[in-house]
Amino acid sequence: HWTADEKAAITSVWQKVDVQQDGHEALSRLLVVYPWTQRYFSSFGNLSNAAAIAGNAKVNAHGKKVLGAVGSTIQHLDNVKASLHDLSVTHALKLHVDPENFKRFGEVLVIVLAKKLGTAFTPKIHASWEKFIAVLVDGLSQGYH
Ligand code: ZNH
Repeated sequence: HWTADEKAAITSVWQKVDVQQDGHEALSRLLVVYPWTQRYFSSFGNLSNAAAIAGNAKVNAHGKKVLGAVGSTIQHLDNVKASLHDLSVTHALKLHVDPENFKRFGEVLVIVLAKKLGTAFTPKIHASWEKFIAVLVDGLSQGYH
């Protein structure tokens, strides 16, 4: 259900992503803007303010891990649901993450990409990314049904 243009928009942006740096920025922003998401990361230590979050090594490592999983999803665009099945079940049954937070993270990720790409993040590319984020969120939410 992707057009060739949509696939190109998604993968060409992804080639510019630095999973370490951009993952850290996206997860840090999520934790600052939606502070209640901090409660899932009680094992990560001090997240009490933006500076603590920015300097937290576990947030840094986890942002990379999450964007790594986004990257593998992009490698399976024709098979997103199956590729995210097990990860979704883990988030539902083991981590008990409210799936609304996947949507929030997706929105924050789009903001990070838009800021990074500037005018290269055209409305058309933006639309393809919104579609991808919706499919990603859907895949991550399947284990909750
Ligand atoms: Zn998540 C984990 C992915 C979102 C929370 N994650 C995780 C992992 C991965 C992921 C890959 C690992 C797993 C294993 O190890 O098995 N995530 C992801 C993605 C996304 C996400 C892709 C989107 C896009 N998460 C999320 C959110 C949240 C979360 C939103 C909240 C808010 N996760 C989480 C947790 C964990 C995880 C808590 C665990 C951590 C630790 O280390 O402990």
